[in-house]
Amino acid sequence: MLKSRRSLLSVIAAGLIVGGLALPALAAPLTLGFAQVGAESEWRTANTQSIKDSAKAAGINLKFSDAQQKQENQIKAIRSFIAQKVDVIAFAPVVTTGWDTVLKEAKSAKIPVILTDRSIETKDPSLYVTMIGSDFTEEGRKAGKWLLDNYKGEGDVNIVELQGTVGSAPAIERKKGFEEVIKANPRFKITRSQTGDFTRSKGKEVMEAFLKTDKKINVLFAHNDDMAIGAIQAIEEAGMKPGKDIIIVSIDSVKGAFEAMMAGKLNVSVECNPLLGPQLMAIAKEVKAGKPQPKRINTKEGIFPMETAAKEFPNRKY
Ligand code: GZL
Repeated sequence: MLKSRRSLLSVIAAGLIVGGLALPALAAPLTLGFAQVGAESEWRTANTQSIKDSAKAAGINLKFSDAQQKQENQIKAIRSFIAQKVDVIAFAPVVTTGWDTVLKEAKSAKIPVILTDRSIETKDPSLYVTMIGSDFTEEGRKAGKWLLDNYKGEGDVNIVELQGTVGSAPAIERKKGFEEVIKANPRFKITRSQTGDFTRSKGKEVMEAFLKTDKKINVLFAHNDDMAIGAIQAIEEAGMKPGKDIIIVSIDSVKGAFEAMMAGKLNVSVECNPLLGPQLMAIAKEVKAGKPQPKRINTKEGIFPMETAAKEFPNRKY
């Protein structure tokens, strides 16, 4: 029985080939090389998970690298993806400059590049197809507007600022947006500003230094929740009440921020959506198929003050 079935199939296949209707070869899955920044924050962990889960769901063969927040490691990873002849390269540039050389190598190898999360400065925008991510300047504006609208104290408002990674798009643009808004009210002044590199440990260390030297701190503006959470520990160890003695404004809206808000220790977190995986996979397939893309694809985001945290927390996906 089996023998006759197999011979029947081979006759059909032969007929199709002779008839010029060769059986279509099953298309090989798209291979995507992704060079991630690192694992510095809750936001990054959620972003990585979204990319890995979405690649699996999309049937995309993912080659993933973690650069431990070092640009040279991301450049090495991109070169390795070029050598492996992946179909598409995507990465979240840890800083905005220094990418032209390696992206020219990808262009010469005819491998399209997609930026996610963070943008770059380049003289040649043809070096990447599109950038999928948040409007960080708008996130900084939302943080500044919440502060002007909700700060209850009288007199001068001394603000200390924990900046993100030096030279990164979120650090540059969140600062710019925040300052653009608070300059409308001269009472609000940034008295100290230093990088905490988006990590809890560095955020705590820098806040300890601020507390030692600054006699009067009214507000902390942290470029991400992880640094805010580190700073909350420093404020409590200094015998003060975070969220009351010092008003804290942060960005990302990760689970840790909701927990701090529900404990009354963080006043507001501006959302920055890390769940870029599904969009990235869909766009990688379109790019491979040669479908044109807009240069910039912005993600939609909100803002969560402390009062809304308990109600919103069960809906959070990261
Ligand atoms: C923002 C992202 C930032 C987050 C940080 O899109 O690049 O990097 O705000 C993360 O938590 O470390």
